[in-house]
Amino acid sequence: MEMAEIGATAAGGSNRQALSDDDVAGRELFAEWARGAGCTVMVDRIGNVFARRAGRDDAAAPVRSGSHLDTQPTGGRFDGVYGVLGALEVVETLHDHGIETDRPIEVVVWTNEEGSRFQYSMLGSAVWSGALLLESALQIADCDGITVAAELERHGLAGVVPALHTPTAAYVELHIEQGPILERDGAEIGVVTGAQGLRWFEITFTGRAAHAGPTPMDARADPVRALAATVNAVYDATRAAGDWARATFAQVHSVPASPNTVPERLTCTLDLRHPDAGTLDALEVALRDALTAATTLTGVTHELTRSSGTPPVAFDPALAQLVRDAADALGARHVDIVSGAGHDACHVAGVAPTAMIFVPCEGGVSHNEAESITPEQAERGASVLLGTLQRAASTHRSEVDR
Ligand code: HGY
Ligand code: MN
Ligand code: MN
Repeated sequence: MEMAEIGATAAGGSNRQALSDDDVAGRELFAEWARGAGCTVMVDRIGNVFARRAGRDDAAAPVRSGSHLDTQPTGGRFDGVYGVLGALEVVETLHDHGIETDRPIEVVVWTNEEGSRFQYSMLGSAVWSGALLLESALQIADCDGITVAAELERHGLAGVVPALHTPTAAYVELHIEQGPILERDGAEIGVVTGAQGLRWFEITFTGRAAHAGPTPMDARADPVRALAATVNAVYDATRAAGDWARATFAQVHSVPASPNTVPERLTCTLDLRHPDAGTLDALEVALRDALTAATTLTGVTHELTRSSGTPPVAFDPALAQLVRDAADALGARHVDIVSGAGHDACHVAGVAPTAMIFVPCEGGVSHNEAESITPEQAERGASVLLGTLQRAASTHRSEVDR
């Protein structure tokens, strides 16, 4: 709740967009708490924060756990934050009780997970895992033309440590489900076995500006009509692809945005998702076909660019079993689940054994200021994380050092 006071919105949510003053204030509060729990804090070249608690065998590959502190513009108080503060709570609990672990434990705050300001989601973990070049990430600009590099410099956050993965015994991310499944099934803990793939596109329709009055409807090259045709065709293809398929059009901008001028140009974003790569490919083909048909129908040309995304990912089965063991030790009712949302864990899974732990959130609502969990759910998830990290931080259990 103290973290939620930073960037609080009037409707009770959070607006701490990546590398904004509020995001940086949240990072500073986190670092202060982490130091208070005996951690040393390091920042890498893309601004990822690592709060490290030493282990008995401090040269051993660490166990890492974390998430993100940046939020959607009208985000909730738990998306990302819960995973960072849950991991911090684990470190504080070990510290308070003088419990040592074989391996070091590092709490991670990834830069720009949401991708709403700088439109490349899970940016910090993408660079760290090698999925995106640092130079490419640094030059991404927001809608005002301010780059990631400029913001890191402005905040003194451009750390000197290379933003590249180092041996990691295990990475476990605690997160709210952000969907309705756990609550519907009466489960207390989600053992996340993987995440669906996602692809982000930017579409530009170019028509012809014209007077809204004298110009007959069939004499127009109207980009809004091209968008409408495309949206309906993509929604139909998504419905036909089954109930796991997702298509989200957002950020629709027209130029000029004048009520009595047919727009000349229109841009919009599209977020496509599915757990199966082949189906994602088929949805992308349906998108391209829809755009071609819209151009034929309206005379409006189109340009499609892919901006970011992650393939469907399977998490580490042995680590998922540690999550089940930790949940069973607490008598928590758990089910296996595939994540509908993307997470930094999706990138980390490419370079380290990775698993996630979900707790239900009220009504499955997220990316919404009304996002909510109960203190009992928050505590239960953090306790399962504690049990999982203690198991993963015992060197006799994993062979990553061999
Ligand atoms: O887009 C996502 O799934 C994540 O919430 N950034
Ligand atoms: Mn998140
Ligand atoms: Mn999110």
